[in-house]
Amino acid sequence: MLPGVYREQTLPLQASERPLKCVSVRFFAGKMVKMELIRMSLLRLRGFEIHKGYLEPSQQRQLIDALRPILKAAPLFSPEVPGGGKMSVRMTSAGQFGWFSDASGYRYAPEHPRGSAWPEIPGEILTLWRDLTGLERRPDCCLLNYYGEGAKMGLHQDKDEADFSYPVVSISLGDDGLFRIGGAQRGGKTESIWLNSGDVVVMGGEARLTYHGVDRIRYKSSRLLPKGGRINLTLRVVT
Ligand SMILES: O=C(O)CCC(=O)C(=O)O
Repeated sequence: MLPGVYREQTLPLQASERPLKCVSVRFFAGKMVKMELIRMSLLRLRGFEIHKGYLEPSQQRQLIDALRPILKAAPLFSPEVPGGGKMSVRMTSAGQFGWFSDASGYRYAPEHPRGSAWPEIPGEILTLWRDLTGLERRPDCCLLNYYGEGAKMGLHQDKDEADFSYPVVSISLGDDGLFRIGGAQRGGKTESIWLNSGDVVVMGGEARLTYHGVDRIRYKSSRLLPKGGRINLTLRVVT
């Protein structure tokens, strides 16, 4: 298929029952995106819309440039988890609210732990949200997760927001991440897909409360970030 051609593909939902076949479809889709044989393709997996290769390399670089001032004004921190210990993913946010966690629980906070307001969400990120969701309502949080070597994120639901009728849009930049998708309840079969730099996932509708997480990254698989690692942005309507 020629570069620039938009191709929609629906994957069988019960891929875990036929692991080899489906893993290979996704593996080759990922490879073809990397080789730029398919620039974009839309996969549907358990209700998640996975836009492979949505952002071109130049757009990915622009986004990284737009994130630099955010990281300067609101540096990454390692949230504490309620049971004790710290998350391996470091994070910060832009927008009216930022996601935060400490011994008293998970929540959105109006300020960075240093006490300053979160920086604004860059215009190019708001444009992506509008293009992907068609919504006029803007997200009030752009959570930025940074996965360094060995970082991961356990299976969880995004449920600290007030209204689950709004989707969560997730943008992957930098190293590949192995994204795992479960069901509406904890436990049961899961399916995984490698997310590459420039991929965008829309988690909405029936799948809004689907469990998901990141098992591992392929450290230094991408050259987008000079020191390696993976950035994931999630755009959320909070209130
Ligand atoms: O890093 C990812 O791809 C997913 C991030 C995520 O699940 C979250 O921020 O809630």
